[in-house]
Amino acid sequence: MTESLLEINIDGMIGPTHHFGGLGVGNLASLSNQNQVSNPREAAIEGIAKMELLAGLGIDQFYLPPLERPNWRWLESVGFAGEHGDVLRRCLDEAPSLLSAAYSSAFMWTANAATMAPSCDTVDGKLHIVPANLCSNLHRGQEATERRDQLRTMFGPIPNSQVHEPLPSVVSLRDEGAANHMRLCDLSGRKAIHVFAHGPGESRDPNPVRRIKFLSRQTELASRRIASCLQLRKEDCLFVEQTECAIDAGVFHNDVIAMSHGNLMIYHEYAFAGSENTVELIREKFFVKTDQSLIALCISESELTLHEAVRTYLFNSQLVSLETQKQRMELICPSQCEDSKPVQALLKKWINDDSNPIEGVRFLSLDQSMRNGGGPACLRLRVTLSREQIKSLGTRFLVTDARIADLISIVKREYPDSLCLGDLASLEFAEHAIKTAQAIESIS
Ligand code: SUG
Repeated sequence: MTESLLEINIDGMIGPTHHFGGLGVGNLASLSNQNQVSNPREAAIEGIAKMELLAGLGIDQFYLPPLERPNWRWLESVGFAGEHGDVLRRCLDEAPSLLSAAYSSAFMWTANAATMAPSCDTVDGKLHIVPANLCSNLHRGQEATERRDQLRTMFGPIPNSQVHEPLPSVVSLRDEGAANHMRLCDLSGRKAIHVFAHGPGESRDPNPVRRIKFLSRQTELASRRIASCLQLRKEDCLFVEQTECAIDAGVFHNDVIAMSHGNLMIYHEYAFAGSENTVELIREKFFVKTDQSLIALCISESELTLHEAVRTYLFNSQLVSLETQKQRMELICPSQCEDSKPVQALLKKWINDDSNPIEGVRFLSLDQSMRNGGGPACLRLRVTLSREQIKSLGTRFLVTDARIADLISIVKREYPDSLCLGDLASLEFAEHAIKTAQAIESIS
């Protein structure tokens, strides 16, 4: 019998410079919290608690250490060179958004780190990972090569794996990684189709005339090139368009309006252009590939408005299989879902309905991340691996009790409990933040 595959979680450790820069394109929470005082310590403790919960549920939970911020090299590349104290002061004065970007902790949302395809899905039998270029956002493009290096270190020990270069950072190839990708698979995890979601219009016309409120963050061209780098078979892929009304309502990634795990997909009626026809194509492809039926639950606007979906981040909940029986699932929801009547009604309906695998719901407070538009699913990158491949990863990035204790101790000792834009001009804070990131990097 062939071994089943498992989904590991890689969460991004929240950095000591977490703040509200207001920089997320089309991200209503980020835009509306701009310049509020953040609490990096609380943010990191919430992120660690999430990893601890998932590890406790029997998920193979890994983490990536924070990237070093401020990013001096990036500041230099945008014309702020010289003595560091002077650089910070000038940058705050002349271009505060660049200062905020140089200090960004947005690497914490690892769902945007990369798109991956497990060995069993690819033509050459290799595990492929393509880091995202994230070039839609001022503050996130810098993550692409840093992330590539981190992922190469992490996945290097897996034989027959390849971490590619990100796609070129140009507007026509803008890409946001797994947040716009769903791998739907049968119960063994081995037979899968890949659904890539992209912004409206650009397949037909590279210069679409659309009176946009917000720029979409993924192009069809980018998604198609990623599928090709991943060595996926054309017949296993589907490229679906996001709706303009959803993007304009604050759905800046597909994972704000649809979620999936294994053979289950839950989506809002405004998630995909051509709604039911598009989902019919997904169902058909899934059936042809797996000989099983996809469980696809459509949530109508009358059950949950787009506005409430974006406010509560229900679709950014994390669907996880329970340790012993993969077909039984739990949903990890942001606590904002708890006080929403329409969301509560949906959760109750799903749990009571035996035709879907959801058996339980948990609520998690991720307030600091949520205020920047990042829910439970944003904070993790899923990678499907065999037991053997998981073993090859070793323990360097594994979340264990000892590591959690080390992380909490550094966070409590070194992370500030309040941070605002003006604080970022302090050289003392900058140097301390870099030392703190290095201390986390060197936890062994
Ligand atoms: O890219 N927020 C992130 C949130 C990413 C959420 N990820 C997923 N949906 N998978 C973003 O917009 C805000 C940072 C700031 O404003 O300081 C930010 O980058």
